[in-house]
Amino acid sequence: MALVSEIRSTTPFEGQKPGTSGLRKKVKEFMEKHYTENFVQCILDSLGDKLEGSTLVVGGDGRYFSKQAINIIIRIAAANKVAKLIIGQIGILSTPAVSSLIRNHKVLGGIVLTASHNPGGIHNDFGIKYNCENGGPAPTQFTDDVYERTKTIKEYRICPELDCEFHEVGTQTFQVDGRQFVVEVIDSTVDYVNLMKDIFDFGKLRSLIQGTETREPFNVLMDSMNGVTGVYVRKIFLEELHSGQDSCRRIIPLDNFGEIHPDPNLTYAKELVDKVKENQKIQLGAAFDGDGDRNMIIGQNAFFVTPSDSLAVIANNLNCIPYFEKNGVCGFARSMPTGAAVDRVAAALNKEMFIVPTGWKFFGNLMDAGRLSLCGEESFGTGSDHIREKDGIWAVLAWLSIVEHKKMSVEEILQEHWKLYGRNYFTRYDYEECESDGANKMVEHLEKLLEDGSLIKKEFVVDGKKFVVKAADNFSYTDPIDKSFTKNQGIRIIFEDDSRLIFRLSGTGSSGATIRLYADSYERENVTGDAQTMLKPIISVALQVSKLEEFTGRKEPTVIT
Ligand code: VG1
Ligand code: CO
Repeated sequence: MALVSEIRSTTPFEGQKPGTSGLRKKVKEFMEKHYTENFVQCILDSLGDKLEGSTLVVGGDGRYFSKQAINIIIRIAAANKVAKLIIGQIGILSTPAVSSLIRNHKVLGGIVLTASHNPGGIHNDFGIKYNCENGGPAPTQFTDDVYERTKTIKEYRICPELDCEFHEVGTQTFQVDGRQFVVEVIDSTVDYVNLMKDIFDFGKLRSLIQGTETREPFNVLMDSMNGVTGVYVRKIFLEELHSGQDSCRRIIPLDNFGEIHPDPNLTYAKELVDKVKENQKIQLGAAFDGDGDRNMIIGQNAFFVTPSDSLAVIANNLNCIPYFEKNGVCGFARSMPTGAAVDRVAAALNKEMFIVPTGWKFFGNLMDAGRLSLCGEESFGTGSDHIREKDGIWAVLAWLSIVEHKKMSVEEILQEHWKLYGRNYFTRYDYEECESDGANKMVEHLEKLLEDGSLIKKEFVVDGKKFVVKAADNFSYTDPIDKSFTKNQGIRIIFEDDSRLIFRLSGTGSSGATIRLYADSYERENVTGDAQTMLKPIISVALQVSKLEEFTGRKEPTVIT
């Protein structure tokens, strides 16, 4: 059937500004007439001349409103002269899978439908993010351009009669305005699983998990938190590594994540923590977020590995992973608030070390330029240059490769690491959904302290521990590759012993303001302490300096990691 597209009038919506990783709003907002259409049209307009005849990947974590959004994208893409869409079956693709598909199929980019770790369902969040040709989240210049367009949009193009199923794998061809428009629905897992098989030695991982004549089986527990990783965990752990039904939980993606917060940390993944504590046979537990780019690793008895330490340990053991043996290792990177443990590994191995603002988009250029192999964020993100997103399952396979190679437990690996390098104690306090007004006032107050210079040399004494401020700034970054400049990325207070405090406002929430407070403090010898106890004094300094309680009325954080 020959289909025709039409032009529809619309008016701008306020606040369609992409944050740290795409546009995230309540589902109800996305459901408003023209809301999603406007944003999608603006993304396509920002692609300019490259759009006509292009191919885009589309998929996401399957949260509520995904299917409606995909239908809108199909109709708008067809009307805007896109030649082909590659869509994950039932709309399902993890964020790392989208990244690998864009790269593998060498297409223009992809549209990812997710609000990541934010809760889903009709009363919660939805999100749309654009990823570029390299498979990574669009840089700020691009998302700023999209935002500018959303402020003035007057019309969008759509092919309203185009009905396209995406439940079954297969290719469908349509005639739209006299042109061919193709939708290829693909298996959500094949490309990604093949990529993992290229990177890791699945034979070795299988014998680790199943055991050998000389080695007991290694027991794992994967918790997909009802998010998208379930379909990948099923393929990789159940079908490839034969880890057994008991080794996986919550692996059916639900559009409301079973009403949990699909965020792999000690608070929201408490069920996993409890299960691992209950069953002392489990030697490694892992949880993932809604869209599969985050990971939390715990060892036996729920021994917690901070993401900052996880990054450092992987950096120090890349020889256990065939991909790096084959491709070699260039630099390492972390986001600024991430604990500095990996810096020490970089120094010891004589690798370049980069410190970038929060958000995975800042790693892409360095990887494309061949200067960065491995990077991570304290927010449970770890990944390498195999794709341009963080990758939860990759991180677990990396850990299993290390465990297999070193024949040590997760905890032993950490103890050994700290003995060698010392330990960066790290914690993050999140104050979720504060009143924006109070949060902004707190930031203004801190900025004033930076401006008048009164912090420098200032002394704080808490429980006999003395802190003297060495430096304080609002972090800014010039990309070493394209020289783009990004400012106001978090207020840093650095003390004379190099311990650090950081304050920043989240850019992924959908309502109110979330304040993040990060603390990092290094000990060369005293490495076996409890992080929360060790960091109590510096946190107390943070609360004094920022007057956080006074500005927000919050006595306690919502989440402590
Ligand atoms: C948070 C994390 C950041 C991460 C981002 C996207 O951003 O702090 O490190 O890159 O989420 O992760 P913010 O601005 O809320 O601090 V994901 O898994 O939510 O796409
Ligand atoms: Co995510």
